Amino acid sequence: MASALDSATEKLASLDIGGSAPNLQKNLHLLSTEQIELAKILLETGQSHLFEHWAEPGVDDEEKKAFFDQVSRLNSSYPGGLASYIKTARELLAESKAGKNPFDGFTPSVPTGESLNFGDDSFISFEESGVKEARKAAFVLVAGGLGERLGYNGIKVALPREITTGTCFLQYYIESILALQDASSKLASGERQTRIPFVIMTSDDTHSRTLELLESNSYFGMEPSQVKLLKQEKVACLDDNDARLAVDSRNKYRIQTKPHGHGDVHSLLYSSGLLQVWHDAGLRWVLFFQDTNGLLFNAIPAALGVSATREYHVNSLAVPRKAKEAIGGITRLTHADGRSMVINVEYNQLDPLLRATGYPDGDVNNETGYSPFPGNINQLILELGSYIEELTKTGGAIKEFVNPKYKDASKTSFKSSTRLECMMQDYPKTLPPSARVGFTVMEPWLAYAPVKNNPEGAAKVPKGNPYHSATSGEMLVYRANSLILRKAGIGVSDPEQQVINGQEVEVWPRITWKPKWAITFTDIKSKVSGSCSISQRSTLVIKGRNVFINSLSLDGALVIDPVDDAEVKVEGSVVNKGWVLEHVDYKDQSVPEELRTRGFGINKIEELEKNLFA
Ligand code: UGB
Repeated sequence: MASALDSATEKLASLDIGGSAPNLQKNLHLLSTEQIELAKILLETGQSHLFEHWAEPGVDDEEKKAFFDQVSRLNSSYPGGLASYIKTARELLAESKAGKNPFDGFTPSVPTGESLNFGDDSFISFEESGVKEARKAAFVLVAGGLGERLGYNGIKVALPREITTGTCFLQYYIESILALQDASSKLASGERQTRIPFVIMTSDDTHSRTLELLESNSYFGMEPSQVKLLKQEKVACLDDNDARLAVDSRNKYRIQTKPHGHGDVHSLLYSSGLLQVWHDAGLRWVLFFQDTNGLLFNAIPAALGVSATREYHVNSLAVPRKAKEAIGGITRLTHADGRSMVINVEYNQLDPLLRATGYPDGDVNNETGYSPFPGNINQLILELGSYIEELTKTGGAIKEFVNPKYKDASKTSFKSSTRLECMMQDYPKTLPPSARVGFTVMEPWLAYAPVKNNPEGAAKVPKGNPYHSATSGEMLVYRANSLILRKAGIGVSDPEQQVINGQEVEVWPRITWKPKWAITFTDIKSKVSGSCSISQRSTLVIKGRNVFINSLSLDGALVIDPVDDAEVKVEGSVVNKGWVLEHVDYKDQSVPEELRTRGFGINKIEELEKNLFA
């Protein structure tokens, strides 16, 4: 032990630390062999400034050890360690300073993909094959982000998807996975009940609150052993173009850190060993999704069906995108040297790239009213075998980028520290040309209703573009459910136009159902019959699995919540005072935050409860 320490100390001596880090030299005897190795990495990568403020031995010694605990975490959580992080940072910062365009040499063009129309024969048949495949899938939710644009104090997955039932996003996701699990297991009769694995990527900002949400709600009905939380670590901040690590202004024995981005999910999955476990268990697909899309599972079965039918290694879900909408554009990039790939170009890069490559107007809508580049909604379906093969080569490292805000045109100093970032949708960037990379376009009303902007942010969205707010997120759930039931033959009244939290929205009847009632359009059609109507002011909540709606006329509120999934037939006329939507003031601090952010609450005046039908 002593000799290992001696040799580590010798190595440090050979770095001339007496000259470059005298304060470290004085404290060397406090450090373990491992800590001295880490110190060596820091000195070799030009980080001696980190020790400039170190006190004499005997002062702050615990803090010095804590400093190395942090360095050890930063080193082990990054593929290739800190030395690799700093090397990449120097390269990317030099490219950024030189104004190098990351798409240099590439020409963008509009790619072709699978385009689906809800409810038609091909949609139904993709849904059917998707449900079959679901028992061979694992789901991964990236939920490490704070949602700074939304400014919500809690974690985003705890926000209600809609307040009619108060179901939060995490509950909706879990119940949807469970519904798919049941439907898929039934199709594979004879085999034992499938348990679809569910991974949630958290961060220090979200981990404990996510765990608490799960535990205090009995995992929303999922077996706790099905759920695995993987926590991403933050990365070190950079102070200048030499990639000198930033000292935390609140504690001189800490390095400042910031989130690395959702791209971390790949290295975490790889290092967790889960991918191999899934592969050995016969799984074929990994589905990635984000924290607040209340329409996501309308699209999942059909999209998975597309992956299976087209044998895609990568399938990104997309929706028609309004020009300048804050979602990435799926683009074919062709290089002068012949390389070509279909990849997400992030929303802040698409317009400049188009302008630089022969589209003088940049990112604009065409005659369809949408940008020709489909919008990436960051729902990715990866084929597990090829995914493991690729990660075995890369270790899960994803191409990173850096986005420093320079003080002036000399680009020598930053307004504030920066860091490397990575995005999960950049995974295909390292794939060989033989990889089958495709995408599936769904109608936006069906598949995409994220909650990202607070009311002020939503007000700044260009007119006609989606608000991506809590208000629009909830209204789009009712709209989609109304349109789906219309397609299934129910006479759902037209919406009312309202301005809520400064946003012009359509208010449809508040229709919502548990995923176990129906997870595909075929399920819905099998549970609806006769001549039915639902008025605009109505609320319909379906909680049971075996609820059949037959010749129902609804003008008020109806909640169908059968005991033990008993079979219930709902028919006849229901009229009552109903549940009324009441606007609340966004700025009124006496109103709970969940309601203020969406700008309304629900006054439950009168409803008919299910047991009258049971
Ligand atoms: N997230 C993490 O888990 N860890 C992190 O470090 C950061 C985020 P945002 P943004 O919805 O359509 C993405 O902040 O900027 C999670 C795509 O890049 O909501 O809106 C976080 O919790 C863009 O191409 O992402 O952009 C959340 O679940 C477009 O597809 C998710 O990552 C856009 O989403 C996304 O984080 C979209």
